Amino acid sequence: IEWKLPVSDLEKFNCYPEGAAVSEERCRLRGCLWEYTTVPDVPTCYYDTIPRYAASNIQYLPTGITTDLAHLGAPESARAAPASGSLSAAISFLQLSVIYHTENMLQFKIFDSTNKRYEVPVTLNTPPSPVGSPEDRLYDVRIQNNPFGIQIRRKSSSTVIWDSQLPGFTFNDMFLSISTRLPSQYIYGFGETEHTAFRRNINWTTWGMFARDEPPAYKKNSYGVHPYYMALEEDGSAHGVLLLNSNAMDVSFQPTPALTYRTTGGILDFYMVLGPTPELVTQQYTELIGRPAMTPYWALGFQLSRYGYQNDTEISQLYKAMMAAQIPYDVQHVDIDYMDRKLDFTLSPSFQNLGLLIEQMKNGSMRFILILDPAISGNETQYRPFTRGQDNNVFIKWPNSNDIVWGKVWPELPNVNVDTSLDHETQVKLYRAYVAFPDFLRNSTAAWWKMEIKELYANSEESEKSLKFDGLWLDMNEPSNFVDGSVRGCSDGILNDPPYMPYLESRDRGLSSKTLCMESEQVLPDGSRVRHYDVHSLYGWAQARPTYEAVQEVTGQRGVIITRSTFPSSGRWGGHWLGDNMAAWDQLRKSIIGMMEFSLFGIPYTGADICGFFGNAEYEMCVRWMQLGAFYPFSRNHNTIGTRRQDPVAWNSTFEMFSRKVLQTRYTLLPYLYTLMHKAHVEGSTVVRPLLHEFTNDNKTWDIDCQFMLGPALLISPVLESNTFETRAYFPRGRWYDYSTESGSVSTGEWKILGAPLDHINLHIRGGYILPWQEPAMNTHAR
Ligand code: MIG
Repeated sequence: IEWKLPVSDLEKFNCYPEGAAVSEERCRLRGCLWEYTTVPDVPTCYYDTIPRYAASNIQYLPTGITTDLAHLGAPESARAAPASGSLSAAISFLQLSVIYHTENMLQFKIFDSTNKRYEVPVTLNTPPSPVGSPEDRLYDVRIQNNPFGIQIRRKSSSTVIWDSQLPGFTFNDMFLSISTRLPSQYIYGFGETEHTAFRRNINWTTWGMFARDEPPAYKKNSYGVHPYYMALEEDGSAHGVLLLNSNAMDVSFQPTPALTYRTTGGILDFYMVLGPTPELVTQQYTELIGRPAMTPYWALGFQLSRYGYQNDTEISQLYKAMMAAQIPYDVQHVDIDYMDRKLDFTLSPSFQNLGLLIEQMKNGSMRFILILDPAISGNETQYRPFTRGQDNNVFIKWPNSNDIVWGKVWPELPNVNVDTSLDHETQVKLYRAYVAFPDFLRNSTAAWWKMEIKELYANSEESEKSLKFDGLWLDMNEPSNFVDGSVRGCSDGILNDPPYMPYLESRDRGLSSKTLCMESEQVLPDGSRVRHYDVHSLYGWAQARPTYEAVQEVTGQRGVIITRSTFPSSGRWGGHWLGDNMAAWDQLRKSIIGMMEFSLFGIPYTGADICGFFGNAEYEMCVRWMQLGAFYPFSRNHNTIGTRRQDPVAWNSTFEMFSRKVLQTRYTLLPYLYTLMHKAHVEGSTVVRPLLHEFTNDNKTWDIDCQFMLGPALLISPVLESNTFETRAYFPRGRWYDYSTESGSVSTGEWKILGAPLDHINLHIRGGYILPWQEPAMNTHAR
């Protein structure tokens, strides 16, 4: 008889993450332990501590470590019925390679030592060979053999910041899992998901990551994928960890504190940066993934947009009304309404004068951003973007086939009379064309896409159809598809419904839900073929670069793009709006959290749709949101079709006055904001800056997400609730000057109640800083 000590709940690592189907029998068949518990969320089926891989041949080299790992076979209890509970086949021989790239950055990579597996084709900036001296390295690494684990320590404090000597390490073909202890409960990041706080809740929570056209909502995987977190250690030192993996995955926290990654393919390729300050962590992370693009000055001006402008006249009237009301404004967006039947690179009859309007407004120093969707209609005889795309072989095809994977998105069939009162499903069935999805991973696609954008800018046949945009807005690039998989469904059962289905919105619907079939084939620049299964979450990432380059090439200017689906390093080419939010009060705070997270992800040009996308905005909420949104780096009021107008000139003269006032403050501070954007571009520092980045020693700041800073010196304390004319704001130790009264006061690290009448947002300047500023004007061009 073998006597075992009871395993504490905190040390239980879930062996049956599929959840629903777990039973004692199934759990034991998988070789795991079963213990009923009444504590919510504690796994009843958990891994035993018997190692599944053994490490051997551990070589400690001056610049890293190499180790072989061999699978020890299925646990004895599972051997009887090996197939029943397994999550695809185990890879027998693995290799671990640890590389000490720099003094503050290392990589540890676990891969199949015999067969090459899919690896993420995103190039990171690691030095060609390791640099820095061993003494100056902030970390040291030890390999544990029994069971296998990696332990990483911060040398200065001896804090263990990574310790994967934990049960459950798995490296199967379609299920890879690794757990690590965490040095604290202060973890930030992992996206793109809506979070209710900036700090992650680690009390048995799971977050899925897989690009999806899903309006941000608690626990739902949304547009982009960022398998990256920043952790604060107990003493306030910070580090960041990236798992460079693009397969559908999830991460689970438990209050041990510990973290478990589960991914459905690829390899385990981790990068860690050691700061030691949060701001340095972001700088080091963006050095690795690439620094964010430099925005042009005008892109920091206020912007207007909506889905559902009837025609170009409506935009022209809006412009005139904004001018008449003297409200600062730089950029006008045009949504899919401008397209003929929602086909990219076409012009709707209702927008025949758009080219002219753009020209006129640009004479008034305005700028234009046009939307583009990736999917290209194939139901046309004379549609050159499609025919040229075919000629250049740019579309995603079925594996080993020349047939396009047809989907449906916005583009409409010719000669249909769209009845918008019908439900979405029926409209998709009756009106939507077959669309092809450009494979932006191919070089030929990038060249074709640039050519089409050039035609849009300067139409070679009908110059009046030329649209002289200044920037582009990329939507639907998850990629979003209105039919699941394709118009004829999918054929590969395993890929679309893998043995382990992560905690995703599509968990019960298959990975192809709202997107392409996972077996669809894509082609990398080197000609190698990859499955959409592996590169799905890179679709928007791959589209961003050629689009940004095209904007620069056709306009001859710095330009800007915003893109919906992002992946680590997307910030090099684009900014990101936070997607389809609601016209509701709780969304104001969530926008702060979302921006702070994109700061960590190296995408500083962010903001939410001011006054909300879905639903009708309400007056007071929209006033408060205009005040908050005036401090978004990407400051745009945008809403959906069929909702009431919510732009500054849609309400009354008081609303106009409120908007004018706060936007004048924004425009006064634009030189400061522009400086911050430049610093982000050259140094990788954050623009929307959590308080904890500046006041790390004060752990009260570690949970603050109702206030934020722009750079090191401007503190924004907005009102986030209705019928509230005071705000409770935290002031870290130091001197703070009220922006409106210029009076200074010293804080010892205190919460204060500030007056916040409806025309006022509280702004404070930090003592000891000088802010470049200017007299405000109607736009960034005007003096
Ligand atoms: O299926 O282009 O997030 O900003 O207005 C909706 C129409 C498509 C979603 C974007 C939103 C945009 C809208 N788009």
